Amino acid sequence: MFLRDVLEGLGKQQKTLPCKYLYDEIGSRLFERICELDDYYLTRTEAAIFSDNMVDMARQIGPGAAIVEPGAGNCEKVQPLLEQLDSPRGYYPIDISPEILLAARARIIAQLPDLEVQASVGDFTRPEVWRELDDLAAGKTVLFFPGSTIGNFDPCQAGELLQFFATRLRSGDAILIGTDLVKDSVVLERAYCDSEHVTAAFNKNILARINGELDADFDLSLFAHRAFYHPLRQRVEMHLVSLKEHCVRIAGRQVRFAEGETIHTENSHKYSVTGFNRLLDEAGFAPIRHWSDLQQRYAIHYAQVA
Ligand code: AVI
Repeated sequence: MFLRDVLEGLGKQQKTLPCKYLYDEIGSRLFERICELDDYYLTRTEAAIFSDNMVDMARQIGPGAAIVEPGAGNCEKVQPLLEQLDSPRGYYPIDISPEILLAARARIIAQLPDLEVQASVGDFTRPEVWRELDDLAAGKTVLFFPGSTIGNFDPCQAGELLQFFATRLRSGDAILIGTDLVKDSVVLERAYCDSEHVTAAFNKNILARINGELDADFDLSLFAHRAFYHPLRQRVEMHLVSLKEHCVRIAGRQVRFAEGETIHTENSHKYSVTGFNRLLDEAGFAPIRHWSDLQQRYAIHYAQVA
């Protein structure tokens, strides 16, 4: 629950807010703008890797596969893959937002009328959402998980999520998953502290959301966006820094901020190819291959359930 999570996070020594709350309607729109920024190389690099290697990827997946996409959103990234695959058995997007998912389903059906498309509304980390997909049994299933979404889980939770995915699949099924690679901290920090300040607005919007939904009085001008690369933890951390000592009221309670104190709002973990292969392996997926860009900024991994 939003209020409980907010009070719990802001009651910790290092104040935190769960990053899933960054994505209300305004946050989701700001994130779409981030994806188009010159500084945010992830989205366009991933798109280029897909388009340069789509034939190869479809060949690797083989004929008659069912594609399941957890957290599918508007289902835009999967379409070129569905078009390239040899006789795909069906497409099964899962997303928490029914409006976006059902609109996307209608679009895909219009463009690929011979494909079976069955949308499931719900949180893809919950086993009950996957029950509807149990009768996919006959033939190969491939999970499509692009966007470096896995990077927003800490490595331990990421391993658990991959393991959860692996237990939903059968031997020979596979995952096609995008990860941002470890790289120069200047490039990374520019991506999360962009010159157009869209990421700053995205980060601060979580406070506006708390004000709007939880009867709080955050003054957004008293917080600054900060994002930095932590080389030991191999992650970009996003924080909101309190610019002076002050108190905020949230649903009748007072939360005190010291000058310079931060709220940690997001981690975005970066992996080496070897590091991510290890995570896949420990979760029950045998890494088969990966595709990357020339600058080695981003990788799309293909791994099979052993
Ligand atoms: C959604 N996710 C993969 C983004 C990332 O790069 O970690 C979220 C984001 N946060 C700030 N900019 C983008």
